[in-house]
Amino acid sequence: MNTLSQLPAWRALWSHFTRARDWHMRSLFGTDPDRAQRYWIEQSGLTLDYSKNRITDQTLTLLIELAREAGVPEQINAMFRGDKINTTEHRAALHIALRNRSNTPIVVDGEDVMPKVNDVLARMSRFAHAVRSGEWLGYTNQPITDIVNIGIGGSDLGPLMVCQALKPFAHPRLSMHFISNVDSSQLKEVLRRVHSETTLFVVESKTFTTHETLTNAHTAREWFLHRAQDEAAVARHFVAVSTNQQAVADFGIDPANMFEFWDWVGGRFSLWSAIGLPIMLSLGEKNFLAMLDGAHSMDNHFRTAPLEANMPVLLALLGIWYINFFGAGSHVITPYDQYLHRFPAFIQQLDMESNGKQTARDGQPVDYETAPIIWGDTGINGQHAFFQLLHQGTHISPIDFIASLDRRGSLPGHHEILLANMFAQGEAFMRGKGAEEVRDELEDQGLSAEELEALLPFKVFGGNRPSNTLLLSRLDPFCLGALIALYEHKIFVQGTIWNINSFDQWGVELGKRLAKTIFDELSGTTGIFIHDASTSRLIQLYHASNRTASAR
Ligand code: G6Q
Repeated sequence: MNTLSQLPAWRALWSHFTRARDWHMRSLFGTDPDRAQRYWIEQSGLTLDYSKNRITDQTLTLLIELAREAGVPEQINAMFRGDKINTTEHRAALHIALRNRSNTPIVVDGEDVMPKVNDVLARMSRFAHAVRSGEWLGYTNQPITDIVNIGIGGSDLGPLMVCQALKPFAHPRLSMHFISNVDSSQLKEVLRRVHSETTLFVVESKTFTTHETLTNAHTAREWFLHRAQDEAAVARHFVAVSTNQQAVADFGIDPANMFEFWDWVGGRFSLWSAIGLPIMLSLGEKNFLAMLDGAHSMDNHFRTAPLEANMPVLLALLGIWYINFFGAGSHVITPYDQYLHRFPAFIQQLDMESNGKQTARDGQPVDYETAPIIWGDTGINGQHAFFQLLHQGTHISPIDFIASLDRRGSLPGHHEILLANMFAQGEAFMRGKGAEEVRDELEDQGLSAEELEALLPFKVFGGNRPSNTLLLSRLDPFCLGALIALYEHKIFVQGTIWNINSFDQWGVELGKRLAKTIFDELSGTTGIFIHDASTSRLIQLYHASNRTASAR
């Protein structure tokens, strides 16, 4: 197999880059005002303006050729066909089956997965309906008022992000709580606010072996039993979502209260599966299905659109252009919408866990950069914090601006301020502010010639900082579903070009085992084994502090 750096398009891009690195977007817009029309794509309720990038038609042609040579069309087909593209775990990556609203068969190991996908969806809907309607009663026959989701990583971030993003669609009686951290303060704070008679715990874990989740779930169960004083009541207040029926039963949750999913659903891609149960509980079946519809619409576009008019492919290629050629080590996600405040964290996991790898599919080390560091926060807050570095720092960090066009639901005047800021930032990042503009401005302010020359270099902005603008026609379940699927596919395309497996996560697995020995040492069930001098000293300090604290 050709390695990426030997592909003809890769080499052609390097030679193109020797010219492109000196272009300024201000001149590109000056000579080609139509680019705003051409570098613009609308799909599944989303509009992407990618004209504020350091590209020309030729750059795009070469990038598309790279995608072709790297086998992107074949890999897209392989994913939708259900091939085991997660080669290190010998699994398919079939989150697309979970939202396959057309219901066309998708076969894994000789079996069409759609009937079981539909069965679980129907069970989720029945259960969500019972809880939402008040038919499902707690042990003192009261309806549920609080849902506590216990899970971490992929079993937390997706449901949490969506429940926050779509709060205006939420059931008014149900308060949602998410516990992921094993630091007991998170659980303590929630348990202080909820009542055992009216709380439903949803324990979410693909493996049902994750230490943090099981510890939180056990503590919640003890808290509950202490109040209910009846083991039989657990069935009305604890449900599980997992692929591991035995472990769920061992924990003490009746498998009748378990919602299943499968090993071909990766944790970070699992919000479409039963892991989305808290989403369905909060938003209801109709909205959950609308979210699946939005994602399915993006899936169809991704599968069928030509590469040059394919939104996820274009976003992926722009990322490749900056990461591999300009050396951009990070990428900013900045929603101008408070409801999307957890979106950067969600995309951070999706991208960094999928493509934060250095071994190619053939087991050889890669000789090029892969996933960037993904970071960000709501844009309007970012403007008053980290945007300084984006404007004048030494790093190039491409930015995705995200907002909803629809101002319904916003208080008068607020939405315009929000979007005015977002558009203005995109413009400033692109144009910058040259010495002449600054000079005029300072002269108008009446600065002396000496003062002006001293201040001028600090107030110059180079601009030429790339950004994409993504507008949702409305922040609703359909558009959010499409937006998430867009990023999932963007990440998959980049992984394909980098020739890495985007669907395993050995670094996360390592973390799950590392703490085990030290946990036993800290809890005193074993002696201290040989560690490096620093780690041993830290363990001893912990013991010494706790001896002192308990002697007080
Ligand atoms: C996701 C990762 C990881 C995982 C958590 C929780 O793709 O594998 O974030 O979701 O480690 O794992 P469990 O769901 O098995 O508890």
